[in-house]
Amino acid sequence: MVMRETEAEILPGRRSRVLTYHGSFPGPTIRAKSGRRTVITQVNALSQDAVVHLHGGHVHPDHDGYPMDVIEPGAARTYRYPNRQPGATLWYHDHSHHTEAEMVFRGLSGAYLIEDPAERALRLPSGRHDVTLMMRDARFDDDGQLLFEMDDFRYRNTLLVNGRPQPFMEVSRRKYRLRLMNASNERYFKLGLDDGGELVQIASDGGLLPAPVPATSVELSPGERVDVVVDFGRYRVGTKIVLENTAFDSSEETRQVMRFDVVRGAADHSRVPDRLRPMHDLGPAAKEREVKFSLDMTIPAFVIDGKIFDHHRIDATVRRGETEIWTVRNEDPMGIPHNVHLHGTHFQVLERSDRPLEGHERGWKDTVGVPVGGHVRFRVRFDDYTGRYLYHCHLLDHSSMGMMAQLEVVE
Ligand SMILES: [Cu+2]
Repeated sequence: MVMRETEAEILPGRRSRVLTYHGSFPGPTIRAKSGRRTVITQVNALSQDAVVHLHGGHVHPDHDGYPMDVIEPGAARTYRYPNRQPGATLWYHDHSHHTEAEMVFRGLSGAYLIEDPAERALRLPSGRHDVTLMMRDARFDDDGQLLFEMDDFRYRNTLLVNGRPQPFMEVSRRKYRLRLMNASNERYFKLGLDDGGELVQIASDGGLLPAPVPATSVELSPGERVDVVVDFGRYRVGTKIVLENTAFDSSEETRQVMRFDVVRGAADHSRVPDRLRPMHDLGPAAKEREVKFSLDMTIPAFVIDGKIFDHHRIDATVRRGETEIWTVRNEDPMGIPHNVHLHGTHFQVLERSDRPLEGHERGWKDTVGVPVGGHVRFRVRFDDYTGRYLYHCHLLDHSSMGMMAQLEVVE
Protein backbone atom coordinates (compact mmCIF):
# COMPACT_ATOMS: atom_id res chain seq x y z
CA MET A 1 0.00 0.00 0.00
CA VAL A 2 1.39 3.41 -0.95
CA MET A 3 0.72 6.44 1.23
CA ARG A 4 0.50 9.47 -1.01
CA GLU A 5 -1.05 12.89 -1.38
CA THR A 6 -3.71 13.24 -4.02
CA GLU A 7 -6.97 15.07 -4.72
CA ALA A 8 -10.44 13.79 -3.96
CA GLU A 9 -13.89 15.14 -4.71
CA ILE A 10 -15.33 15.32 -1.20
CA LEU A 11 -17.56 18.36 -1.62
CA PRO A 12 -19.52 18.28 -4.91
CA GLY A 13 -17.56 19.94 -7.71
CA ARG A 14 -14.51 20.68 -5.54
CA ARG A 15 -11.10 19.04 -5.55
CA SER A 16 -9.59 18.74 -2.09
CA ARG A 17 -5.99 17.79 -1.40
CA VAL A 18 -5.93 14.75 0.84
CA LEU A 19 -3.41 12.31 2.31
CA THR A 20 -4.31 8.77 1.40
CA TYR A 21 -3.55 5.12 1.77
CA HIS A 22 -3.25 4.03 -1.84
CA GLY A 23 -5.13 6.96 -3.33
CA SER A 24 -8.38 6.34 -1.48
CA PHE A 25 -10.16 8.75 0.92
CA PRO A 26 -10.71 7.21 3.43
CA GLY A 27 -8.24 4.35 2.95
CA PRO A 28 -9.25 1.08 1.30
CA THR A 29 -11.16 -1.36 3.50
CA ILE A 30 -8.95 -4.29 4.42
CA ARG A 31 -10.77 -7.59 4.85
CA ALA A 32 -8.75 -9.93 7.02
CA LYS A 33 -9.74 -13.37 8.28
CA SER A 34 -9.66 -14.54 11.86
CA GLY A 35 -6.80 -17.05 12.22
CA ARG A 36 -5.10 -16.03 8.97
CA ARG A 37 -2.16 -13.61 9.03
CA THR A 38 -2.20 -10.37 7.05
CA VAL A 39 1.05 -8.80 5.88
CA ILE A 40 0.96 -5.22 4.65
CA THR A 41 3.93 -3.30 3.34
CA GLN A 42 3.34 0.42 3.67
CA VAL A 43 5.37 2.62 1.34
CA ASN A 44 5.67 6.24 2.40
CA ALA A 45 5.39 8.48 -0.67
CA LEU A 46 4.40 11.44 1.51
CA SER A 47 6.73 14.32 2.34
CA GLN A 48 6.69 13.57 6.08
CA ASP A 49 7.16 10.69 8.51
CA ALA A 50 4.26 8.28 8.94
CA VAL A 51 3.36 5.45 11.30
CA VAL A 52 0.51 2.98 10.83
CA HIS A 53 -1.39 1.71 13.87
CA LEU A 54 -3.97 -1.07 13.69
CA HIS A 55 -6.56 0.13 16.22
CA GLY A 56 -7.99 -2.87 18.07
CA GLY A 57 -5.42 -5.30 16.72
CA HIS A 58 -3.74 -7.79 19.01
CA VAL A 59 -0.33 -7.39 17.41
CA HIS A 60 3.29 -7.59 18.52
CA PRO A 61 4.68 -4.22 19.72
CA ASP A 62 7.05 -4.13 16.72
CA HIS A 63 4.04 -4.06 14.39
CA ASP A 64 1.68 -1.97 16.48
CA GLY A 65 2.67 1.39 15.04
CA TYR A 66 4.66 2.81 17.94
CA PRO A 67 4.86 6.62 17.46
CA MET A 68 8.65 6.59 17.19
CA ASP A 69 8.80 3.67 14.72
CA VAL A 70 8.41 6.04 11.80
CA ILE A 71 8.47 5.27 8.12
CA GLU A 72 10.52 8.10 6.62
CA PRO A 73 9.59 9.60 3.25
CA GLY A 74 10.69 7.21 0.52
CA ALA A 75 10.98 4.30 2.94
CA ALA A 76 8.70 1.31 3.56
CA ARG A 77 7.79 -0.89 6.48
CA THR A 78 6.10 -4.27 6.62
CA TYR A 79 3.44 -4.78 9.27
CA ARG A 80 2.43 -8.29 10.30
CA TYR A 81 -1.03 -8.76 11.76
CA PRO A 82 -1.67 -12.29 13.09
CA ASN A 83 -5.48 -11.85 13.37
CA ARG A 84 -5.49 -14.34 16.26
CA GLN A 85 -8.62 -12.70 17.57
CA PRO A 86 -12.32 -13.05 16.82
CA GLY A 87 -14.10 -11.22 14.03
CA ALA A 88 -14.33 -7.47 14.69
CA THR A 89 -14.53 -4.02 13.17
CA LEU A 90 -11.07 -2.47 13.50
CA TRP A 91 -9.45 0.45 11.75
CA TYR A 92 -5.97 1.54 10.82
CA HIS A 93 -4.71 5.08 11.04
CA ASP A 94 -1.63 7.23 11.39
CA HIS A 95 0.09 7.41 14.78
CA SER A 96 3.15 9.59 14.06
CA HIS A 97 4.03 11.50 17.21
CA HIS A 98 2.61 15.05 17.37
CA THR A 99 1.28 14.81 13.81
CA GLU A 100 -1.27 11.99 13.99
CA ALA A 101 -4.19 14.36 14.48
CA GLU A 102 -3.45 16.29 11.29
CA MET A 103 -2.50 13.18 9.30
CA VAL A 104 -5.74 11.40 10.25
CA PHE A 105 -7.76 14.57 9.67
CA ARG A 106 -6.27 14.84 6.15
CA GLY A 107 -7.28 11.29 5.32
CA LEU A 108 -4.96 8.66 6.78
CA SER A 109 -7.47 6.20 8.17
CA GLY A 110 -9.32 3.18 6.85
CA ALA A 111 -11.44 0.25 7.97
CA TYR A 112 -9.91 -3.14 8.79
CA LEU A 113 -12.51 -5.86 9.15
CA ILE A 114 -11.67 -9.23 10.63
CA GLU A 115 -14.09 -11.73 9.18
CA ASP A 116 -14.67 -14.80 11.26
CA PRO A 117 -15.77 -18.19 9.86
CA ALA A 118 -17.40 -18.82 13.26
CA GLU A 119 -19.86 -16.00 12.55
CA ARG A 120 -21.20 -17.56 9.38
CA ALA A 121 -23.42 -20.05 11.19
CA LEU A 122 -25.20 -17.20 12.97
CA ARG A 123 -26.61 -16.01 9.61
CA LEU A 124 -26.28 -12.33 10.43
CA PRO A 125 -26.77 -10.00 7.45
CA SER A 126 -23.65 -10.40 5.27
CA GLY A 127 -22.16 -9.61 1.89
CA ARG A 128 -23.60 -6.38 0.50
CA HIS A 129 -25.92 -6.20 3.48
CA ASP A 130 -22.93 -5.75 5.78
CA VAL A 131 -21.91 -2.11 5.41
CA THR A 132 -19.12 -0.15 7.07
CA LEU A 133 -19.94 3.49 7.83
CA MET A 134 -16.86 5.46 8.82
CA MET A 135 -18.11 8.70 10.28
CA ARG A 136 -16.10 11.81 10.99
CA ASP A 137 -16.22 15.56 10.88
CA ALA A 138 -14.09 17.96 8.88
CA ARG A 139 -13.52 21.64 8.25
CA PHE A 140 -13.11 23.11 4.78
CA ASP A 141 -11.94 26.55 3.71
CA ASP A 142 -13.68 28.63 1.03
CA ASP A 143 -11.67 26.86 -1.68
CA GLY A 144 -12.85 23.45 -0.54
CA GLN A 145 -9.52 22.53 1.04
CA LEU A 146 -9.36 20.69 4.35
CA LEU A 147 -8.41 23.17 7.03
CA PHE A 148 -6.62 21.75 10.06
CA GLU A 149 -5.94 23.76 13.15
CA MET A 150 -5.09 21.96 16.35
CA ASP A 151 -8.08 21.42 18.63
CA ASP A 152 -10.52 23.62 16.65
CA PHE A 153 -13.31 21.05 16.91
CA ARG A 154 -15.92 23.82 17.03
CA TYR A 155 -15.37 24.59 13.35
CA ARG A 156 -15.36 21.02 12.07
CA ASN A 157 -19.01 21.10 11.10
CA THR A 158 -19.05 19.05 7.91
CA LEU A 159 -19.94 15.44 8.61
CA LEU A 160 -18.51 12.81 6.29
CA VAL A 161 -19.52 9.18 5.98
CA ASN A 162 -16.98 7.12 4.03
CA GLY A 163 -15.60 10.40 2.70
CA ARG A 164 -18.94 11.82 1.52
CA PRO A 165 -20.84 14.71 3.13
CA GLN A 166 -24.18 13.55 4.53
CA PRO A 167 -24.74 10.91 1.83
CA PHE A 168 -27.69 8.64 1.17
CA MET A 169 -27.79 4.91 0.60
CA GLU A 170 -30.47 2.91 -1.16
CA VAL A 171 -31.58 -0.09 0.86
CA SER A 172 -33.92 -3.04 0.39
CA ARG A 173 -36.74 -4.00 2.75
CA ARG A 174 -34.59 -6.35 4.83
CA LYS A 175 -32.00 -6.45 7.60
CA TYR A 176 -28.60 -4.78 7.28
CA ARG A 177 -25.55 -4.98 9.49
CA LEU A 178 -24.15 -1.47 9.84
CA ARG A 179 -20.65 -1.13 11.27
CA LEU A 180 -20.73 2.34 12.80
CA MET A 181 -17.25 3.75 13.36
CA ASN A 182 -16.42 7.07 14.94
CA ALA A 183 -13.32 8.08 12.99
CA SER A 184 -13.47 11.73 14.10
CA ASN A 185 -10.56 13.43 15.78
CA GLU A 186 -12.67 14.89 18.59
CA ARG A 187 -16.39 14.65 17.81
CA TYR A 188 -18.75 12.48 19.86
CA PHE A 189 -21.70 10.92 18.08
CA LYS A 190 -25.01 9.90 19.57
CA LEU A 191 -26.62 8.02 16.73
CA GLY A 192 -30.23 7.09 16.20
CA LEU A 193 -32.87 6.90 13.46
CA ASP A 194 -35.09 9.97 13.08
CA ASP A 195 -38.25 7.90 13.57
CA GLY A 196 -36.91 6.44 16.82
CA GLY A 197 -36.65 3.04 15.12
CA GLU A 198 -34.72 0.23 16.73
CA LEU A 199 -31.00 -0.36 16.30
CA VAL A 200 -29.97 -3.80 17.51
CA GLN A 201 -26.43 -3.70 18.86
CA ILE A 202 -24.57 -6.91 18.02
CA ALA A 203 -20.88 -6.05 18.31
CA SER A 204 -18.51 -3.65 20.03
CA ASP A 205 -14.85 -2.71 19.43
CA GLY A 206 -13.67 -6.28 20.05
CA GLY A 207 -16.37 -8.13 18.11
CA LEU A 208 -19.69 -9.83 18.82
CA LEU A 209 -21.58 -9.22 22.05
CA PRO A 210 -22.83 -12.22 24.08
CA ALA A 211 -26.37 -11.35 23.00
CA PRO A 212 -28.05 -8.65 20.92
CA VAL A 213 -29.09 -5.48 22.75
CA PRO A 214 -31.83 -3.29 21.24
CA ALA A 215 -31.51 0.47 21.53
CA THR A 216 -32.90 3.64 20.03
CA SER A 217 -29.55 5.42 20.16
CA VAL A 218 -25.88 4.60 20.67
CA GLU A 219 -23.09 6.91 21.79
CA LEU A 220 -19.60 6.70 20.31
CA SER A 221 -16.59 8.72 21.40
CA PRO A 222 -13.70 9.07 18.91
CA GLY A 223 -12.28 5.68 17.97
CA GLU A 224 -15.22 3.57 19.18
CA ARG A 225 -17.22 1.20 16.98
CA VAL A 226 -20.56 -0.52 17.29
CA ASP A 227 -22.16 -2.94 14.84
CA VAL A 228 -25.92 -2.67 14.70
CA VAL A 229 -28.61 -4.48 12.73
CA VAL A 230 -31.37 -2.33 11.29
CA ASP A 231 -34.40 -4.06 9.84
CA PHE A 232 -35.56 -1.90 6.94
CA GLY A 233 -38.25 -4.54 6.33
CA ARG A 234 -40.46 -2.57 8.75
CA TYR A 235 -40.65 0.38 6.31
CA ARG A 236 -42.65 0.77 3.12
CA VAL A 237 -40.85 1.27 -0.20
CA GLY A 238 -40.39 5.02 -0.63
CA THR A 239 -39.58 5.69 3.02
CA LYS A 240 -36.55 7.84 3.78
CA ILE A 241 -34.94 7.41 7.19
CA VAL A 242 -32.26 9.71 8.53
CA LEU A 243 -29.41 8.57 10.75
CA GLU A 244 -29.19 11.42 13.21
CA ASN A 245 -26.55 12.67 15.59
CA THR A 246 -28.00 14.03 18.82
CA ALA A 247 -24.75 14.29 20.80
CA PHE A 248 -24.48 17.09 23.37
CA ASP A 249 -22.73 19.41 20.93
CA SER A 250 -24.70 18.56 17.78
CA SER A 251 -26.18 21.47 15.85
CA GLU A 252 -28.43 22.03 12.87
CA GLU A 253 -25.41 21.39 10.63
CA THR A 254 -24.22 18.26 12.35
CA ARG A 255 -27.53 16.57 13.12
CA GLN A 256 -28.01 14.68 9.86
CA VAL A 257 -25.33 12.02 9.40
CA MET A 258 -26.78 10.19 6.39
CA ARG A 259 -30.07 8.95 4.91
CA PHE A 260 -31.39 5.54 4.00
CA ASP A 261 -33.85 5.37 1.11
CA VAL A 262 -35.95 2.21 1.07
CA VAL A 263 -36.28 1.48 -2.65
CA ARG A 264 -37.20 -2.17 -3.12
CA GLY A 265 -38.59 -5.29 -1.52
CA ALA A 266 -36.30 -8.23 -0.81
CA ALA A 267 -36.21 -11.76 0.53
CA ASP A 268 -34.38 -11.89 3.83
CA HIS A 269 -32.91 -15.13 5.15
CA SER A 270 -30.66 -13.42 7.66
CA ARG A 271 -31.44 -13.34 11.37
CA VAL A 272 -30.22 -12.01 14.69
CA PRO A 273 -29.92 -15.02 16.98
CA ASP A 274 -30.56 -14.68 20.73
CA ARG A 275 -27.00 -15.77 21.51
CA LEU A 276 -23.99 -14.39 19.64
CA ARG A 277 -20.63 -15.11 21.27
CA PRO A 278 -20.02 -15.79 24.96
CA MET A 279 -17.56 -13.50 26.74
CA HIS A 280 -14.97 -15.20 28.89
CA ASP A 281 -14.40 -13.95 32.39
CA LEU A 282 -11.09 -12.24 33.08
CA GLY A 283 -11.16 -13.51 36.66
CA PRO A 284 -10.30 -11.73 39.90
CA ALA A 285 -7.93 -8.79 39.67
CA ALA A 286 -4.39 -9.11 41.04
CA LYS A 287 -3.92 -5.35 40.93
CA GLU A 288 -5.92 -2.13 40.95
CA ARG A 289 -4.60 0.88 39.13
CA GLU A 290 -5.70 4.52 39.00
CA VAL A 291 -5.05 6.74 36.02
CA LYS A 292 -5.82 10.45 36.04
CA PHE A 293 -6.57 12.42 32.89
CA SER A 294 -6.28 16.15 33.30
CA LEU A 295 -5.16 19.49 31.96
CA ASP A 296 -2.15 21.15 33.52
CA MET A 297 -2.83 24.86 33.12
CA THR A 298 0.76 25.78 34.03
CA ILE A 299 2.35 23.98 31.04
CA PRO A 300 -0.36 24.21 29.54
CA ALA A 301 -0.98 20.67 28.29
CA PHE A 302 -3.27 17.69 28.56
CA VAL A 303 -1.62 15.21 30.88
CA ILE A 304 -1.93 11.65 32.14
CA ASP A 305 -0.99 11.31 35.81
CA GLY A 306 0.41 14.83 35.59
CA LYS A 307 2.80 14.10 32.72
CA ILE A 308 2.96 14.56 28.99
CA PHE A 309 4.18 11.67 26.86
CA ASP A 310 7.86 10.74 26.97
CA HIS A 311 8.81 7.66 25.00
CA HIS A 312 11.85 7.13 27.26
CA ARG A 313 9.58 6.69 30.28
CA ILE A 314 7.55 3.59 31.17
CA ASP A 315 4.44 4.74 33.04
CA ALA A 316 3.10 1.36 34.11
CA THR A 317 4.36 -2.21 34.26
CA VAL A 318 1.83 -4.96 33.71
CA ARG A 319 2.35 -8.71 34.08
CA ARG A 320 1.31 -10.76 31.10
CA GLY A 321 -1.73 -12.89 31.88
CA GLU A 322 -2.51 -11.01 35.10
CA THR A 323 -5.91 -9.33 35.39
CA GLU A 324 -6.02 -5.72 36.58
CA ILE A 325 -8.81 -3.28 37.32
CA TRP A 326 -8.22 0.22 36.04
CA THR A 327 -10.07 3.30 37.22
CA VAL A 328 -9.55 6.16 34.80
CA ARG A 329 -10.61 9.55 36.12
CA ASN A 330 -11.30 12.70 34.14
CA GLU A 331 -10.10 15.48 36.44
CA ASP A 332 -9.84 18.05 33.68
CA PRO A 333 -10.46 21.43 35.38
CA MET A 334 -12.02 22.84 32.19
CA GLY A 335 -14.55 20.01 31.95
CA ILE A 336 -13.18 18.85 28.62
CA PRO A 337 -14.29 15.39 27.47
CA HIS A 338 -11.64 12.69 27.14
CA ASN A 339 -11.71 9.00 26.43
CA VAL A 340 -9.22 6.20 26.93
CA HIS A 341 -7.80 3.80 24.37
CA LEU A 342 -5.49 0.89 25.14
CA HIS A 343 -3.27 -0.69 22.53
CA GLY A 344 -2.63 -4.42 22.41
CA THR A 345 -5.71 -5.83 24.12
CA HIS A 346 -9.42 -5.43 24.85
CA PHE A 347 -11.04 -4.78 28.21
CA GLN A 348 -14.38 -5.23 29.98
CA VAL A 349 -15.99 -2.07 31.31
CA LEU A 350 -17.39 -2.47 34.82
CA GLU A 351 -18.99 0.94 35.28
CA ARG A 352 -18.96 4.54 34.25
CA SER A 353 -19.90 7.21 36.74
CA ASP A 354 -22.27 9.26 34.56
CA ARG A 355 -24.80 6.71 33.33
CA PRO A 356 -25.50 2.98 33.00
CA LEU A 357 -23.42 1.18 30.39
CA GLU A 358 -24.86 0.95 26.90
CA GLY A 359 -25.17 -2.52 25.36
CA HIS A 360 -22.01 -2.27 23.29
CA GLU A 361 -20.07 -0.96 26.29
CA ARG A 362 -20.70 -4.31 27.99
CA GLY A 363 -18.81 -6.10 25.23
CA TRP A 364 -15.05 -6.18 24.57
CA LYS A 365 -13.76 -2.62 24.30
CA ASP A 366 -10.50 -0.91 23.37
CA THR A 367 -11.81 2.64 23.70
CA VAL A 368 -14.33 4.11 26.11
CA GLY A 369 -15.43 7.55 27.25
CA VAL A 370 -14.12 8.95 30.54
CA PRO A 371 -17.02 11.02 31.93
CA VAL A 372 -16.30 14.67 32.67
CA GLY A 373 -15.60 15.03 36.38
CA GLY A 374 -16.12 11.30 36.81
CA HIS A 375 -14.54 7.95 36.04
CA VAL A 376 -14.74 4.72 34.13
CA ARG A 377 -13.64 1.35 35.55
CA PHE A 378 -12.64 -1.69 33.54
CA ARG A 379 -11.06 -5.11 33.91
CA VAL A 380 -8.12 -5.75 31.60
CA ARG A 381 -5.52 -8.42 30.90
CA PHE A 382 -2.67 -8.54 28.40
CA ASP A 383 -2.40 -12.12 27.20
CA ASP A 384 -0.65 -11.89 23.89
CA TYR A 385 2.80 -10.28 23.88
CA THR A 386 5.36 -8.66 26.13
CA GLY A 387 6.70 -5.20 25.35
CA ARG A 388 5.57 -1.61 25.19
CA TYR A 389 2.03 -0.50 24.40
CA LEU A 390 0.42 2.92 24.51
CA TYR A 391 -2.62 4.06 26.41
CA HIS A 392 -3.95 7.47 25.61
CA CYS A 393 -6.84 9.78 25.04
CA HIS A 394 -8.30 9.09 21.58
CA LEU A 395 -9.37 12.65 20.98
CA LEU A 396 -6.51 12.73 18.51
CA ASP A 397 -5.71 16.40 18.92
CA HIS A 398 -5.17 15.66 22.62
CA SER A 399 -2.90 12.65 22.02
CA SER A 400 -0.99 14.68 19.43
CA MET A 401 -0.29 17.27 22.09
CA GLY A 402 1.08 14.56 24.38
CA MET A 403 -1.92 13.06 26.20
CA MET A 404 -0.38 9.59 26.01
CA ALA A 405 1.40 7.18 28.28
CA GLN A 406 2.92 3.76 27.84
CA LEU A 407 2.95 0.53 29.72
CA GLU A 408 5.31 -2.41 29.49
CA VAL A 409 3.97 -5.94 29.55
CA VAL A 410 6.47 -8.21 31.27
CA GLU A 411 6.62 -11.95 32.03
CU1 LIG B 1 -8.51 14.02 25.61
